[in-house]
Amino acid sequence: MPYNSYPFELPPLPYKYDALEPYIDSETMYYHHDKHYKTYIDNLNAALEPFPNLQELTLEQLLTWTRFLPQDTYTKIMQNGGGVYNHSLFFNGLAPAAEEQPMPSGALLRDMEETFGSFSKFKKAFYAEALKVFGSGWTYLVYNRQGKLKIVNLKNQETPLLLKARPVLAVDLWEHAYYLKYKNARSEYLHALWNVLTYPEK
Ligand code: MN3
Repeated sequence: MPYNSYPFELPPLPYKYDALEPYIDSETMYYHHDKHYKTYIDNLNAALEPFPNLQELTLEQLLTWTRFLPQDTYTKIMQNGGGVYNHSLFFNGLAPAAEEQPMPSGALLRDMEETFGSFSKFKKAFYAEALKVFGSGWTYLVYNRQGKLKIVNLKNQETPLLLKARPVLAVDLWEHAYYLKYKNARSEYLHALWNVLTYPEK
């Protein structure tokens, strides 16, 4: 994923706001991308503004190399930079629904079968983990440090970089990702997501 550096800019949504209908509605996509995602970008830029020496760093470097900073600056960078990182993966991981649900292929599919038994068992395991997220957070499928597929839940805007893991799938479980259409029914949002979630090459 191409990360730029300060000042970060809101990338355009790679499809139309209504492209994920009826699974994710255009109003949700508009507020999620143009308002929520943009706020993380604006707040990250504001946090970096007083620190010229941090402005050269990529987002990934900021999220892994900035522990020497004063606590409040560190927190702002991790929360807002994490929001930028997670949302970039989320929006880029979705695509307009086709007639058939997207399927993983190649090495990723083989790894899913080895780790979870089958693609369908992977989906069940991912769904079960996503329902466990309490409050705001994310469910990710990652390759962990040992190169094994793992489903992980992250709080707020934590990122898989903290686990030194390589992201494969990112699912936003903050209520702003689904509340306008699904209200409290996170499970319905999760079922709908399989129609628009895409699988990268390993
Ligand atoms: Mn979000």
